[in-house]
Amino acid sequence: MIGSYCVFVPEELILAVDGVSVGLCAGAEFNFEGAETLLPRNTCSLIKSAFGFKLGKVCPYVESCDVVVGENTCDGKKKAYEIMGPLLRDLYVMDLPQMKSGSGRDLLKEEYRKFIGKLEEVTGKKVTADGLKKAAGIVNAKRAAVKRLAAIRASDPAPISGLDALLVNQVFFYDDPIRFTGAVNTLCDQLELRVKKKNGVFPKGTTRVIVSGCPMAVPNWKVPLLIESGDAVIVGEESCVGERGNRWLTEVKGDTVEEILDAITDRYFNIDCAVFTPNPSRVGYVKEMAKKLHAQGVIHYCLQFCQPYIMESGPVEKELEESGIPTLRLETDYGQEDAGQLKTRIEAFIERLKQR
Ligand code: BJ8
Repeated sequence: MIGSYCVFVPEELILAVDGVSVGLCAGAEFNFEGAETLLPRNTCSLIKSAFGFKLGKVCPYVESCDVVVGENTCDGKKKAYEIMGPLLRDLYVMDLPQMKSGSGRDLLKEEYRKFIGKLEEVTGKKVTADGLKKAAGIVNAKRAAVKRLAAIRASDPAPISGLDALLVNQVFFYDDPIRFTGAVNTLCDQLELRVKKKNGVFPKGTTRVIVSGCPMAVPNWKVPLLIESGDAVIVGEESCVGERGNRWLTEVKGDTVEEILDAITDRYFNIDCAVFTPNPSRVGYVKEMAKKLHAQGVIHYCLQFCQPYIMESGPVEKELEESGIPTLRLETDYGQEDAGQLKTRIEAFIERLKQR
C-alpha cells in the first residue's frame, strides 16, 4: 500500500506491481495543536492536517501504508517530509523538476525510474511492459470517467452540484480504481438522463462559477458550501482534486517498459502546478474551462501560507479580468472563524456576476 500527497506520483507504477495507491492529503482541522509542536504555526492547513492526522493516528490509510511518498514540490511539503520521516514506516522522497525544460523532463523520468526500483524492492515484483500497459489502461479509464463527469457539468441547469462533484473527485484518490470507474460511469448515465429531461439541481440560469487553486482534500468543503448556499453553482474545479489532476490521459505507445515509461512521463510532465516557473498553461486552461463550462466567473482559492498559489493568484486574476472573466481571490484555512467574512465577499461577487 503506497500513500502519497501529490498527483505527480504515478498510480500506474504502483498498480504495475499490484500495489494499492492512496491519496493521503487531509482536509480537516484536526489536532493542529499537535502539529504545531513540530511545525511552524504559519504552515498551510493541508500540511498541518497531514501531521495532525498522523500524530493522532486517526487516518487508517496513513497507518496502513507500507511506503509513503514525499515529493519535492512546495518548500512547505519538502521540509515537512524531513520532520515526518521518523513518524512513518518508510518515507520515500521523490525529487521533482521546477521548470518545464528538457532537463526537467529528464529528471522526472529518472525519478520515475528510481521509484519503479523502490516499488520492485518493496513488493518483490518486477515491472513489465504488459503490467504497465494494463495499469495505464485502468488509470486512463478512471480519468476518462471523471472527464466525462466534468463535461456533463457544462449543461444548464446543472445536473449535479459542485459539492457532489467535488466529493467524487476526492474519492478518486482512495477508492478501488475499477470499482470507482464503474460507479462514476453509472452516475454519468443518470446525469445524462437528467440533462435530457432538462432537470437540474439548481434552476436554469443560476450563476455559474469555476473554483481554481489549491487542492481541496476531503472533508474540506467550506468554500464550495458557502458558494452553493449562496446563489451560484460550481461547474468545474481547476485543481489537483479536479481537472488539473485528471485532464490528461497516458497515450501508451510502444511495447517496452522504456517506451511506456516515456508515455507516463509525458503525461505527468503536463501538470501545471504553481510550483513550476513559469507556469503559463494553468491560466490558459482556466480560461478554456470558463468558456466550455459557460462559467460567468472564477473564484481563486488559496490556503493561507501557500506561497506558490498565492504568488500566482495575482497574475492569474489580472489575466482573467483582462479576458473579461471576473475573478475573486480568496485566502483561507481549515478553520470556520472567517466563514461569515467569506460569505459576504462571495455574495458580493455573485451579485457582480449577476449584474453583467
Ligand atoms: S501538483 S498542487 S498536489 S504539489 S497547499 S502543500 S502547494 S503550501 S498541494 Fe499540490 Fe502536487 Fe502541486 Fe497538485 Fe504546498 Fe500550497 Fe500547502 Fe499544497
